[in-house]
Amino acid sequence: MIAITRGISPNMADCELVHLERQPLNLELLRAEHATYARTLRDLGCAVVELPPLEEHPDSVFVEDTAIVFDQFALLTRPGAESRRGEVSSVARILGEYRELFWISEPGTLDGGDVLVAGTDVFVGLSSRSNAEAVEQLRFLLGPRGYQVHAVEVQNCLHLKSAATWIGDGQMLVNLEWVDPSAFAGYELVEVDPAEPAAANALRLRQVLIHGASYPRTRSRLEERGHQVVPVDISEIAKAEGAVTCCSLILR
Ligand code: CIR
Repeated sequence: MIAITRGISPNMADCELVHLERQPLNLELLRAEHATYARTLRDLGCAVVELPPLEEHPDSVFVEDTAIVFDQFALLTRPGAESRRGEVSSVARILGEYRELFWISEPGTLDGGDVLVAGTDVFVGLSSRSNAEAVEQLRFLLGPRGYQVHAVEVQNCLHLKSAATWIGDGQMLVNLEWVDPSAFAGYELVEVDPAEPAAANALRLRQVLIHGASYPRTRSRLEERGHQVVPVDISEIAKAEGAVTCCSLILR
């Protein structure tokens, strides 16, 4: 497995924010959290390819939003926030070494954080960043390749994967305040603890779940169901509305 990551922009304090109040960001702490995250990926068997920071793009550490990687090809996005569109081309250059590339085009907008892949099911959040035109483009591309594309409304959160992630074994980790359960018919839903609304974002690598260390109650729920959870501290990254899936692109 290869994990593509990107170093922290020195201008990350100017990141986009939709649902959070701006707080001062500590660059040293951000770098330390990011380094621990990369070490966790390595410990779980990934070769980490870290792209250099893009100074002029405060949110560029969140590489997940620029592409969706499938086994045979990758799809470059057209991020919903104008400030983030310039992040895509350098990710395309590296992904092009490993995959055939496709692109979302205007008027489609799509953030990778809105694309939740569970086997051949591809759930796409209709959010402030991702629109119905992008869903149509995804259907056109993915339908003939054996995937089922499902549009999902999300509310009160940035991306679909803020509200739900696939944790394996036919299960979704969900915050039902932010997404309707009917979106995931046929899946077993594991709800976050109500005191931890941001805890629905987990990154499944092999049989293990990487999960924010600030969510011990939800972690217990996962462990009770037999999941092995590796907590990582992303509390500074979370101030920029980031979570564990956002900081890497995994090539399996
Ligand atoms: C943004 O608003 O675009 C960034 N501040 C946070 C992006 C987080 N990405 C993700 O959840 N996939």
